[in-house]
Amino acid sequence: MHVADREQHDVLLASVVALRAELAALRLPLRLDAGGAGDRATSERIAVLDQLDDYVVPRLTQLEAPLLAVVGGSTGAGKSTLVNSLVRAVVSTSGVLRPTTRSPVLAHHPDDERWFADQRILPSLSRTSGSGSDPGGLHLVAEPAVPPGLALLDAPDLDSVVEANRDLAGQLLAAADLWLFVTTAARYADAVPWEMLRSAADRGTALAVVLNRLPSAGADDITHHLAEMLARHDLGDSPLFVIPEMGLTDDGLLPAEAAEPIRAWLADLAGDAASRAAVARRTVDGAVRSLSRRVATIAAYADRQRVAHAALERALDASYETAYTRVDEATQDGSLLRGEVLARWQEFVGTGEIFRGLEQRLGVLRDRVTDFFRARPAPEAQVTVALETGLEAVILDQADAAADRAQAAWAALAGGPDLVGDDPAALATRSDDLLDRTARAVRDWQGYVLDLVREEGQGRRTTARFLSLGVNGLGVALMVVVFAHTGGLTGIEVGVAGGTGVVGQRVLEAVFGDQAVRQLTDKARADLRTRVRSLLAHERSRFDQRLAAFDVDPEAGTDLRTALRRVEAAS
Ligand SMILES: Nc1nc2c(ncn2[C@@H]2O[C@H](COP(=O)(O)OP(=O)(O)O)[C@@H](O)[C@H]2O)c(=O)[nH]1
Ligand SMILES: [Mg+2]
Repeated sequence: MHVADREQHDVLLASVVALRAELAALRLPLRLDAGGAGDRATSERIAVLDQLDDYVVPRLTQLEAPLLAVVGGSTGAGKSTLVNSLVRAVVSTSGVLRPTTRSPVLAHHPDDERWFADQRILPSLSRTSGSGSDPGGLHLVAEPAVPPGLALLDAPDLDSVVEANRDLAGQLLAAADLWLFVTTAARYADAVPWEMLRSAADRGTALAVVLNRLPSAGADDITHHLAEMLARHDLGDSPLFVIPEMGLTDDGLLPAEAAEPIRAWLADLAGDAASRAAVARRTVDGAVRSLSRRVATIAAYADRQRVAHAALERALDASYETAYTRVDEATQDGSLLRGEVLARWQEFVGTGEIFRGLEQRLGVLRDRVTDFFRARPAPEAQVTVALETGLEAVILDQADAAADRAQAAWAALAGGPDLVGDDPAALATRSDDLLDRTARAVRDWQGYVLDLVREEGQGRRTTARFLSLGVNGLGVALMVVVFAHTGGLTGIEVGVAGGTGVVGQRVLEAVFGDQAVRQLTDKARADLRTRVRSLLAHERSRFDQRLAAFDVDPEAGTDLRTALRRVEAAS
């Protein structure tokens, strides 16, 4: 090879290796349309990887390695018999019982053993030799009758009833420098082999066709028809060998002279390095050319993965953001101050006396507080409990609603059903520990509010007003004020809730001053928001984990196309 050729060759090899790495790293976890484009892209990714590993990379790495001629075709066409006949020894089992070729046989010249004994090509198949044979392995046989520089591989039936055999046949053919396609008068029009031949033509694989067991009756018509079919499939240049129907030797081989034209043709192709390189180069170039379309299909599907993943994430965001917003609204629009809370609060502060002079109010309050402390559980404690229950209920409801929305959205989105899994009902409700965690969070928040009041009261403890209500009473007032705020409005114009809040507001302002009350309210609300956020974040983490398990690299499609362009530029 010339220096410039060598350099170009190295660039091509490096770019193919880089493309292979992108493909290997690619994850296509979301099933976007089972049975359709998704399955095609997924299997194409594996097929391309196999072809790069089994053929393109090893061939580019060692252009001088012997040619691998893979003998493929339909069941009972005489593939194994042909391989044995070319080698002049029974190296591969032939017969009418199926499946015969379990562990494919690779026959090579003894001098060429080193090329096949290691995992250079077909690295996924373990090697066996001698009498051992490992299903799923590759059985190596050294035979002096095999032309040096060429190996013959007897592939399983392309139309095998065993799926693993069909897959293996496809994989072996993708690893071939050269196909020897064996068919018969009865089978040559079968659909399956022609699909394989079409993909061989697409990939520019060098090909020879063997029409085996041709009966003398109608021989010309059949040969003519087959030649026509080959031409129609852009395979008109491929040599066509015809073997008439004849008896086999006692060993089950074709008579030597019947196999001779094929043997001679193979020996000629493999005979000198330049001819070998020309065959290999043609097949490599074809394989590299075929990457464009195949990798583009895979990259397009990777793009769709990204889009689908983003849609799943957006649906999840929206579900929980709505929950957060609704909890937030409920803590501001006064709706928490109805029912039990309102009753307890009114019990605490009295009713219908809001517009009395504050000093007088406070006097009344002090008396009531004192009474309550003496007689029964502190009234502010009852308000606290009522608030706690109300707030918990809102959070739990919204957590249920968010889970239900997220589950339903996922079930309806592309790729979503796998994320939902087989217990949609469990996913569609709040998690088991939410009740405990919410109760704790609400109590912690109430503790925080009391701390706020306590801190604010430092230095004011001596004031009669502070003392009259105490930290607990003022804390409850602050909680009520937090829940009563409606768009910054406080007062009778916002109705019962506002009216309820107004008492608290007045009380707090009388003790701390209005500026301090604003700050306390803001702090208390901010803290509550943080706690609600964190509760809901923990709630959605179940969904996040599922989403993470189906994570896709958003750059994958672009990276694949970039790697592909480098290969195209180098070839
Ligand atoms: N008479 C005759 N029998 C053949 C010929 N080629 C294959 N057979 C028989 O056909 C059967 C299937 O052949 P085999 O080589 O196992 O086919 P494979 O499935 O393509 O490997 C075996 O029983 C062979 O002995 C041939 O050219 N002439
Ligand atoms: Mg066979």
